[in-house]
Amino acid sequence: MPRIARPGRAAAALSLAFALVVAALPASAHDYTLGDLKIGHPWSRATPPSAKVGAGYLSIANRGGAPDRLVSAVSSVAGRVEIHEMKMDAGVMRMRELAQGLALPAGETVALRPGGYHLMLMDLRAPLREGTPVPVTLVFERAGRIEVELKVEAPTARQSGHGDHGAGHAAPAGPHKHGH
Ligand SMILES: [Cu+2]
Repeated sequence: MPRIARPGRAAAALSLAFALVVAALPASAHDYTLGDLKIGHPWSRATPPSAKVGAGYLSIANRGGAPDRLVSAVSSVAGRVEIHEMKMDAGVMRMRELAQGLALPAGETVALRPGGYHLMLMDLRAPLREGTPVPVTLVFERAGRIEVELKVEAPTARQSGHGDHGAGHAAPAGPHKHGH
């Protein structure tokens, strides 16, 4: 006897398929655990051929009882890596280096994402290419160090706000200023 999918079942199958697709998205994410820290989905965006800077985003959950701190980062693809904060200041988006690193309060998750905290890969040795992972070593005050891979997504991936980042660095006279 042939199976006939009733409309209800087809719709259910479709929504199930959709749910699976949606559920599959975070599956492309990757996590790392270092002591009490859980590092979630490090990623970046592909850069134009002439770009000298790139960004790195990730989340850091401190599941321990003591505060920690992201003190520095290094990458073989960049001359140096800085920890930056971006925020609106009197209507202008400004970026500054966090010289003391990024505080990770006990029991909290800190997100590095477009428009906020981020890693700044300076003096890129080669453009970041979509699909080519970028190794970055993160150094924490308490937890020690760990190498993670930034998954490089399309230049337009997720939220904007960081799209003119390279331009801001290339043209410091622009509205996107560093507060060093
Ligand atoms: Cu920056």
